[in-house]
Amino acid sequence: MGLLSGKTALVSGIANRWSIAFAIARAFHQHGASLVLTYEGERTQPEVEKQAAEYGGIAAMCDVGRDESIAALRDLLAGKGVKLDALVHSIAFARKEELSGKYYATSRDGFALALDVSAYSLAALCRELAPLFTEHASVMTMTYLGSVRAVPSYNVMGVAKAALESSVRYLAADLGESGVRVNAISAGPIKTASARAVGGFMSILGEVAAKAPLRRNVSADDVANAAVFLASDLSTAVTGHVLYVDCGYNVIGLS
Ligand code: 0WD
Repeated sequence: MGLLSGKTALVSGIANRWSIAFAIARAFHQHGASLVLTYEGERTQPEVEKQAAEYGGIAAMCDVGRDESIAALRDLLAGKGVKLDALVHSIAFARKEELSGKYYATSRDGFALALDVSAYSLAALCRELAPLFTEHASVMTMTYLGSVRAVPSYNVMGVAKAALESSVRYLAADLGESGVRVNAISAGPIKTASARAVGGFMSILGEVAAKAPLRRNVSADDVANAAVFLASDLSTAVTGHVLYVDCGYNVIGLS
């Protein structure tokens, strides 16, 4: 019996097999969950459909930047009678030119786009999918230390992650009375397509491996294991929390 036997989880944010969401979906499947995997559009559709078929799950389109796409996902799942025990939001976007140089060079529309896709989308998903949540459902999102520290090049994405972490607290307060919990995982750097868009990303990996208390980088599987915990009944009293899965890097001052 897996920790997630009998549960159904929606996992968003699979772009390819290096995505954190890919590892989360695999771990959820290994722990017995039924899966709904969402893709942003045609570019990511084949990979997600392949993974869903492998797990006997459902693949569905959802561009979180468009309200009608989120509503269509809700209607599709409601039509199939799907109830959700877990929702994984593993989505972020900022224009590449906003992810290097000075933060103050961020354009007004680049700021709005990054905050919309990376932070507002969690609230929109919760609002539209709440009618499908079971009692004690678990919502989780992915964040990064750049929300609370100024990390070179992370720039507007750090500001978006600060908004996302604040949203986690407000959503935990909103949804708590119906038994639903909402948390974030603050992952250490992992070499994915999104991460490589951040200027100087490889040097961030080197810094963490040299200075983190555990003297290594995290893997997507490390993050996926924490996601299993948050989706499982082992975390039923944990909500509004940011769980660091970063080999302890966030506690270091000087090294
Ligand atoms: O070091 C890292 N990789 C870390 C990532 C450290 C800490 C946190 N994170 C976060 C990211 O900020 C993001 O929130 O984890 C989450 C997942 O990121 P990832 O797995 O590192 O990156 P990736 O494999 O690129 O997946 C993110 C996906 C997008 O990928 P692409 O590369 O195609 O932009 O988010 C999806 C898309 O598939 N996405 C959307 N999905 C639906 N609607 C949208 C959208 N509008 N925009 C992007």
